[in-house]
Amino acid sequence: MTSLLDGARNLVSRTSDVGARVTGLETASTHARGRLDDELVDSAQEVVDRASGRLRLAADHTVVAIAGATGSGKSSTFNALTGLELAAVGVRRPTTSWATACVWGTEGATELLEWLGIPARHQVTRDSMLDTGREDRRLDGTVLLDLPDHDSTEVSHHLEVDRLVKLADLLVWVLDPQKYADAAIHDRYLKPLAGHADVMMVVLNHIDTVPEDGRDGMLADVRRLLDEDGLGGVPVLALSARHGIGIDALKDEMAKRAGSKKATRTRLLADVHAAAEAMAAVSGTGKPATPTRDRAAELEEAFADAAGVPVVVDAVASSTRLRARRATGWPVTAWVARLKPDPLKRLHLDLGREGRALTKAARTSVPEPTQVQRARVDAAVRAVADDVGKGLTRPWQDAVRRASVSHLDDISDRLDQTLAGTDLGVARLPWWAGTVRVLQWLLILTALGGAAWLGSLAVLGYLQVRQPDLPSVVGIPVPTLMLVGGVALGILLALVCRVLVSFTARARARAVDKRLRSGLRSVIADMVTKPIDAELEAYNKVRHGLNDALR
Ligand SMILES: Nc1nc2c(ncn2[C@@H]2O[C@H](COP(=O)(O)OP(=O)(O)OP(=O)(O)O)[C@@H](O)[C@H]2O)c(=O)[nH]1
Ligand SMILES: [Mg+2]
Repeated sequence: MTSLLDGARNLVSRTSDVGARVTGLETASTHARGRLDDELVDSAQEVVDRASGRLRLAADHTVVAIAGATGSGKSSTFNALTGLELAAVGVRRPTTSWATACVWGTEGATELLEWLGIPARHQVTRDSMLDTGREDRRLDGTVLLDLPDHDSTEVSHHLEVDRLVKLADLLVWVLDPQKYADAAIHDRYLKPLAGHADVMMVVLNHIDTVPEDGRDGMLADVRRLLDEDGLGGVPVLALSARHGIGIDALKDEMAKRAGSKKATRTRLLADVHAAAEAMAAVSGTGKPATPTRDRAAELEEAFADAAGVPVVVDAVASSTRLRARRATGWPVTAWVARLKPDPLKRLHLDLGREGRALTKAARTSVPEPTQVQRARVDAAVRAVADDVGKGLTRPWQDAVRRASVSHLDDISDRLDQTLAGTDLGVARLPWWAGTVRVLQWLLILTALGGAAWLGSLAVLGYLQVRQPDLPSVVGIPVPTLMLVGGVALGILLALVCRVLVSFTARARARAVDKRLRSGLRSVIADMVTKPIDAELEAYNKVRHGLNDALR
């Protein structure tokens, strides 16, 4: 129970900083997936997986790997450190093909060795083999690995070395006087590990074969090469594994780095840092911008044009004019207006409430966007995306651009649904139309009454019947006044209404334009703004994740 609690506490204290950084890197790589280079994201994810795996294991052991070129003396160094003849030392061949592990102190190492992928037959425990007491405790808690050579012709050797170099907490690079300057080790291993100086040591083995007065010069040369690799902080020790020279100093140096049990953490931090920095270099830290007002306006204009908003607005104006004229025109000539087709009906718009309900899913007959209109939308969308991505690095600019046009294929349907779903409000006649219509018919009846009166007077005159005195107003007989006045007032009223009608038509067109555009804005939000925002959110997550990883 106590050890369980201790383990948990241990994990918490280790995860409090390493864990937060690993989580940061994980967040970054999750949101960078598909947006930044796959290889980069893969290697970051690999670091996350490796670090999480290592953090889950007990922190009591430090894995130290001995790596180097073929014949440099890795196995000899391993044997000298363990004080045992465990690893086969080859005069020429056979060489080490599989890693061998020696564990100082077994508790909790089983899982670790399993995680390292070292089979039981290649493991040995220092305690069980040496019953003579443990006078030298400097390497307690060490899991020492003898690796195959990295410059072998055997591919399996490279793979094993590459795998374990990534998993080890500490690395001891064994160089020899002949090959210490070989590009193979510097370019392939040392330079890429430039951020890992804290978890590396370099030994110059076979030092017994170098004349004494040449040793310092050679060590200085190794030092210079390491500085060029970016590994200024790495200690360089002279060693002769065969004659035991420098083994004690090496143990001291290892104990110094492994003893505090911080090596695991340091190694993981270095890995996370390197991966996060590589990603940050590509991802950048620029701020996304908001598109300018002009860009947004042009985008709306392009969408409106593609949706046929001007066509519909014109149709609403003429339809309102037509319908109101039919209702308020002079009844004698208004029937002419009835013969004209209603432009809205032709577009299958404003079919009334039920008609709309029936055809909601079906298309209107507003023409589909032309090639030119589509191209204009495309250009406007790209301009907005370019505006937004101006301050970002290339991969994010590309991601924003891709997202911005990703939904444009179904633009035509969405625009049409917006048209069909917008209430154009032309079914209602202006409130005064009814009154005018009644008035018009009263005037017609008055005129007809006057005409009938005059007609009857004519008949009486023809029949030589004495006619009664006609009432008159300001000297004009009433029937004449009725006929002429009825016709004249009717025409005048129709003319006044014409002016009112075109005013109403213009007002309605404006209202419809406004309503359609607000519908379009939600289409733009769905098809352009939201996809772009999703990319920007991913960008921010990556940025914050990397900040956490690099803090
Ligand atoms: N003179 C001298 N010979 C050494 C020293 N260290 C190792 N050797 C010899 O160098 C040869 C190769 O040593 P190993 O320890 O097998 O080298 P290795 O790096 O394990 O070789 P591989 O497993 O083949 O990669 C052996 O004959 C060793 O005896 C040393 O410090 N001085
Ligand atoms: Mg060997």
